[in-house]
Order: sequence, then C-alpha cells, then structure tokens
Amino acid sequence: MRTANKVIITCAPTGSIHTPSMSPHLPITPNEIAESAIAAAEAGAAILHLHARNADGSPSPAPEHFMQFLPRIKQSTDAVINISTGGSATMSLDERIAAAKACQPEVCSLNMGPLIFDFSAAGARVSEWKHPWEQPYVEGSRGRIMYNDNVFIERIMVEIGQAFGTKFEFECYDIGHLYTLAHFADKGLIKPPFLIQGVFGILGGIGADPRNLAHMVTIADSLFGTDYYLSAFAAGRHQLPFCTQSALLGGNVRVGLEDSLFIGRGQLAESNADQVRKIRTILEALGREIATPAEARAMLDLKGADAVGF
Ligand code: KMH
Ligand code: ZN
Repeated sequence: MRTANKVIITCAPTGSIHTPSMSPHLPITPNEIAESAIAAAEAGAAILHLHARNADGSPSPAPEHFMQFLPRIKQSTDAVINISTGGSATMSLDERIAAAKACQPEVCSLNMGPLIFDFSAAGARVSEWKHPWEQPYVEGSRGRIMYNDNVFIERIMVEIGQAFGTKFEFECYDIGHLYTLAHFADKGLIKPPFLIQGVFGILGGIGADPRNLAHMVTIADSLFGTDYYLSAFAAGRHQLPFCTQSALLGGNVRVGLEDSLFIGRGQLAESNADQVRKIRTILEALGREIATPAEARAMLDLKGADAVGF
C-alpha cells in the first residue's frame, strides 16, 4: 500500500440507496446536494463522490441534473469532484456513464465487478413512504444485480479514463474485484497510483468484518505493491469503525449519507458535514492529518480542476 502522512476524506453526500422517506436530512434537490457537498468540503472532505436525483428524489443519471449542482460546487470549493458511474442498478450501462462522459471529471467511480446489490433492509425503518417509487425501488433491490462486466469496465477505462484523463475510485466489493483490477493494470489500460475503495457490508458483497479488510490489504499488497492507496468504508452502522480501521492500516476513508444515514447508534446524521467532522476528530485523535484537495490531487496524480468539462 502507498501511504502518506495525510488521510484523504471522501464524502458521498446522497448516492442512490437511500430514499427521501428514510431521513429528512438526505440531500435531494440540486440546491441541497450542492449545499451539503460544499459544507462537507469545508469540514474537511477532499473528494466529493456525487450522484444526482430527479425532482421526486429517485436516482437520475441525466447529465443535465448533475450540471444543476456541479458548477456551483466547483465555484465554491476546491474539492475534487468524483462522478459516479455506478449510478443505480435500475439504470442502463449507457445511462450510468453519460454524466461522467459529459462532465469529464478529475475522478469517476468504477465498480470492479457484478454483484447482487440488496439494500432492502434500509426500508425496514420506514413506516410511511413519501413517494410511490420508493418502496418498490428499495424492496426490489433484493432481485437486482449491479451489472459490471469486463467489457463495460474496459469501456469506462477507455471512453472516460483515456479520453479525458479522468482517474478512478475503484470500488471493490470483494477480493475477486482486486484480481479484475490487476488484470486491467497488466493490460496497461490504467496507470498507478490506484485509489482502491474497499466497500464492505453491502448484502451481495464482502461483509463488514474487520478481518475482511485486513485480507483485502494483504491481497492488494501482493497484487499492487505500493502502486495503490487504500480507502475503505462499510455501509450502515459499521461505517465509522471501518473508516477508523482503514486509517489505522495507513489508508483513507469515505463517509457520507450515501452509505450511512447515521452518526451514532439510532441517531440520524443531520448533515454530511457532521459525519466528516466526526471521522476527522477520530483521525486527528489518532495522530493522522487530513489531506487538503491539493494534497489529494498530488497523491492521486489528478489532472486538476481546470481540466474538467463543467
Ligand atoms: N454506495 C456504494 C456502496 C458508485 O457510485 O459507483 C456504491 C457506490 C457505487 O458508490
Ligand atoms: Zn456512489
């Protein structure tokens, strides 16, 4: 693993798992997403991992929806903007990459293999759904696969990475995804340093057991040596413990309401910035310093905010 003195905090403010009925604090409108992302950056997030939504809160892949908040975030912060190509498992593959192709960001996510993406448990706490799309969307995730085959992965590397100099947040939900990443590195389609985002605790992927994170590091070290930075998080209540473990191992962290609506046991997070401040406090207590956006750009060898398409 490549280590640095500084820890990169990524914040993912909205995502596509959680729905408006699950928390009044989930940013939905372009204005809410922009304000929440900007506040997260001011609290210490160097990278913002972004999804867009329709007016009813359902996930949207439309570049025009991203463009309702990207320029404002760029004007208000120096944070690195990362556009999701995971989108939602309900979207077509072309829809999922449309925004990253149109906006040519410094970073986009790249999901390194297919998986059952079952987040139906997130609906258990909802007593009344605000919108008709939510319940079928959440409960229907039991029967959905997030489709990421090697042809699609290569398309993203070529059509976004090579075309625009965009680098990747490689989302790895299992150990096998590291081997797929190594396959593409061997083919020369991607250049180090790689940002490997270990994702734990999605039903369908590897579980939120700390031994799995240690194993991921062992295998990533054997495949990539010092050519990668680790970042890691777990969905739901394991979010902060997993981030802490990643930092203790020399890695980086990701927080945000995309992956957990909570800040403590049974306590909803009132903002993304609150989650950033909480992990920041933990990291600083452990003696780690927080990377600025400029330091994150230098670590990850990014093209710079002036070279994006928005
Ligand atoms: N919410 C994460 C578990 C992506 O946007 O590419 C999955 C994710 C995928 O962030
Ligand atoms: Zn995402």
